[in-house]
Amino acid sequence: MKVEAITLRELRMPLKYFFETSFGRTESRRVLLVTAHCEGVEGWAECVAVEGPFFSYEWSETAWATIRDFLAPLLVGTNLEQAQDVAALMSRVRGHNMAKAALENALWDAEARQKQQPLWKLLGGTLTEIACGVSIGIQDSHDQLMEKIDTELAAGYQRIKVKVKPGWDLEILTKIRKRWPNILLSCDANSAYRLTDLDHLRKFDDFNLLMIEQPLWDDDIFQHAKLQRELKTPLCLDESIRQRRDAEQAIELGACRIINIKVGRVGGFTEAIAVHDLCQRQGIPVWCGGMLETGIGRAHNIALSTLPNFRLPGDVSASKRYWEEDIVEPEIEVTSRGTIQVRDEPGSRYKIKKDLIQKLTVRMETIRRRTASV
Ligand code: OSB
Ligand code: MG
Repeated sequence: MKVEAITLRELRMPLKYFFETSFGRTESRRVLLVTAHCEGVEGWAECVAVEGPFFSYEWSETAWATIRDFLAPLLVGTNLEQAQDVAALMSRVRGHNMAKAALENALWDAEARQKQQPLWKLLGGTLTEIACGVSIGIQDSHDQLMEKIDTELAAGYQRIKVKVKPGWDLEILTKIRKRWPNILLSCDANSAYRLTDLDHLRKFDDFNLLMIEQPLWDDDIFQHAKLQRELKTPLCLDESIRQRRDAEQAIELGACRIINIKVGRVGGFTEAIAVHDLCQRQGIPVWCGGMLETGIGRAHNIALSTLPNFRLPGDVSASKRYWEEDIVEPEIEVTSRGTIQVRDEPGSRYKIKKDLIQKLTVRMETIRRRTASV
């Protein structure tokens, strides 16, 4: 598989509803798409870096510049046996996992298209129906949140995750549990608490939560291990797990009992599979996280979620929760059982809506092999 060129595109796409976490509110996405051109086959992927360096240090501009100036030039002109081999070529660049993942995943996509195989099978997936949950952001009022939960439960989603932060936590969890005593419920703090909040965090044990996601520092494992020893509720790590080694450390230290895998955060499918396999061996369930993706990133999350240790509902939900019109066809839909079915017949892949993408594109650049200068 020869990598002839890489195209970068930035799209502006307003979200249907704002999405607010402890680190801020997003109303509109800057979507970064990567296309790998490989001998007549195009592979597509989405870079999940967001609009500012708040979830992680990576954001739209660092991803664009890192891909354009460093990562894509390492790849164009190379001849790869398989997409899996690409991580080694990019390892000279430290960090920038989301940028790397976009390139690697575009090549997995190209490889699947070239082999005319569903991507999920190429990844080693076995599940044909995946369980879906929703992540619901901080709202302007408690009533608004209750209404959103009501809507998502009616749609069939199997798990509700609410974003929490100091001042938007115990009171709303109390209200939710009062109205829905038995639903699968979890919360995600996106690093909004400190170990000095221990007495406060202990109160989360009253709500029979499936998990508390990333309560402490975004780069921490050690302090989470201390916290986990003090709580009954399982902790789940998101931000802290950037590679398989982090998962190994977290599991061995007892920093969490569940891991959220985001393929962008760990640098691509190869590392995501490595985290998955390690967790499976260690008896740690995983689930697939989301980053407000369009259908392109979403389709990749779905493919990853077919691996057997994705045993808990992921933040993988329908296109229509985010977009007036998604950039893939058919849009991603969720059954009334709160699942997404993956199909296996040839031609069952989502089609890319190139005309719509063209309309939404605000910048585009193609990186080709540099010709020797004179
Ligand atoms: O922490 O999981 C997170 C979105 C942006 C950044 C971080 C997170 C999220 C979500 C959204 O929770 C999940 C989704 O619906 O895509
Ligand atoms: Mg999270």
